Amino acid sequence: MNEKKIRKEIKASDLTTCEATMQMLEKARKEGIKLNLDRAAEMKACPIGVKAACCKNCFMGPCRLDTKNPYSKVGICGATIDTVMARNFARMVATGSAAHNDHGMHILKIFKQIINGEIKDYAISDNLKLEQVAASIGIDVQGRSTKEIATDLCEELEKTYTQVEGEIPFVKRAPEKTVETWRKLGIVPRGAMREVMEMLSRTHIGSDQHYESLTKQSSRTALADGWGGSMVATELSDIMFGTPSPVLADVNMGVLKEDHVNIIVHGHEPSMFESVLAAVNDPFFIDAAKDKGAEGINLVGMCCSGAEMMSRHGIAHAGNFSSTEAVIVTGAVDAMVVDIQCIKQGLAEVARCYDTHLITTNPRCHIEGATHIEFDEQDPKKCTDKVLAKAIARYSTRSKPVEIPQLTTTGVHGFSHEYVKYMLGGTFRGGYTPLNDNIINGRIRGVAGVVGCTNPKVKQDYVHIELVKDLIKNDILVLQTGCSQIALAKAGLMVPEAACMAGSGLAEVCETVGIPPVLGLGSCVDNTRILIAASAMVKEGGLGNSLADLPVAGAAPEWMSEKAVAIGHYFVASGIFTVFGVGFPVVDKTKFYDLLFNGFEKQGLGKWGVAADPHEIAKLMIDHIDKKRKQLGIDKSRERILVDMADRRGL
Ligand code: XCC
Ligand code: SF4
Repeated sequence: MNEKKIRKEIKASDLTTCEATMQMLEKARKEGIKLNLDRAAEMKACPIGVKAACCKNCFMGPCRLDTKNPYSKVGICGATIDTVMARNFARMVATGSAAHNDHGMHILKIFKQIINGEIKDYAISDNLKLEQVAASIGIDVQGRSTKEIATDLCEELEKTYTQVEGEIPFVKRAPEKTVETWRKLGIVPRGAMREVMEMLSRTHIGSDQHYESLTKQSSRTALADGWGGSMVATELSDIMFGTPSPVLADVNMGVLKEDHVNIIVHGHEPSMFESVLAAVNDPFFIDAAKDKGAEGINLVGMCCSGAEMMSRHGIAHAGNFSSTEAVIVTGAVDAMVVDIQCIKQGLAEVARCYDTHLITTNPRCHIEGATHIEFDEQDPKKCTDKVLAKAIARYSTRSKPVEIPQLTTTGVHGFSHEYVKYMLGGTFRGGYTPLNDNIINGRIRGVAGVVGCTNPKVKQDYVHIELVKDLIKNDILVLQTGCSQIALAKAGLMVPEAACMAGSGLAEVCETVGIPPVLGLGSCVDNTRILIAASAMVKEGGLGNSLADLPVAGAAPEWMSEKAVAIGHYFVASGIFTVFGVGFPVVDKTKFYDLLFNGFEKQGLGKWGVAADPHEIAKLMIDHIDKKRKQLGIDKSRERILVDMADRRGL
């Protein structure tokens, strides 16, 4: 009974600030189709689970502890609230780290198969980056062939995953003092497989039952993501498919074209997307589409691989995580091709209702009701030919009316670390000196990473957008990835003209260099670009000796995935204050809570923060940045500026 009532009561505009998604949500409601945003509104989260206070690690339970009175009760085995929460946290970190490492391992395999000739459709396309990455971990590059360097790099990076003892290779890229802290704490990752396995082993009933010890392993497992699997994924993807540099791209559902065959690729790994891109440019398929009366084939991305392809090639992007079902409601999507991660099972039902082909392509991700056409990098056409044929056929038999929200925003994307370095210093003196100088002289107050998912528990895009506006207004340069980047792109902040919304110091720097105050770096694995950029800032000098010294903070204001927890925790373990919006699966006034939100910082790492309101998140980040400025002796007394009504109208 409640269903109808809820749908009537909750206005679409309360669930999302994305007008295109709003329009499609209303259309879906009229047509009797339920989307994720409505399902979320109807789901009442378990009040114990939301605080991570229940345990189902053995079948004596599940045991539900008391969130109001956390020390009043223990599990049947005697596990305390701290053990239960630390184990739940650990398993989220392990899963998130596993997802990124699995992705990175696949990228490494492609790299290896290019070197040994088993893959012919891709090649090493950025030799300069190959040499830079190899040299950064001590591989000799002088006078050696591409193949020799690549072979050594491949062998070395394999350790990221399979090494049993020792330190993963990319640890060498972190500032010395940061690594020293890790060594002292015993949290330098050995190899991702080992760390994830040990993490899961420790959380088995009757194993590690000290929240501090469990969380230490969580740190090691998270670092094996950030400085391991994710970083390998980003660096090798750049070497194979190109290092991003600024490119104009259109974002939002208006990128769909009614008179074209529309294909959306949604997921996380770039390889399948690259091959679909090659296929849509194949004259054979363009002619085939025209034969069926279409003007051409229109390829767009969604979520993270979309963000990655947008950064590398300027491919249009249709929207972030909360919009993937809504976009199908346009009726204009002839095929949605997916690989792994963040692919809602709900897509299958929506696709069925609108006669869209939902095509899974990855052996690690099948969905009941979808068509599975497996993608193999050694023979990409075997998959892409079928995908294209299906999409073109669907165009010619479109039976439902098409309604595309006419909303598109153009922005600049593709700010890799390499480009930022070049842009700041110019060809001859590429480097971070100008950034550090401007931070030291106070024009730029600090740098923030605003990243991560959208979560229908909060109004889509709203927290991202309000937070970023607050930050730039306070002279904080914002770096973005993932679904957060798409939120701000839709809001129009990824253009140099957005400098008018920034504080005067940041605006001056942006105008001089010709950049937006909000820089899009790509997908979630590309958060490692932030680690590398931050390390470059430390190495440049003047801002302390470790990552923890920097006037830098991070946020995932609308997070939802376990990957987000792994990312958040590798930033914390790397020394960065990281704030999550929405809420945090932890009971306050517990020892585990204190460890996350205070304890780590005392150990020389970063720390966690949590706040739901965007202005509150901004305040936490700005206060932290000011604290770091003070510790560095570069503070000037300055007030936090609030975005007032006049400013809002001005925007
Ligand atoms: Fe997924 Fe990566 Fe989160 Fe977006 S930001 S909802 S993890 S697609 Ni990565
Ligand atoms: Fe309960 Fe302990 Fe079993 Fe968890 S491990 S379900 S707390 S008995």
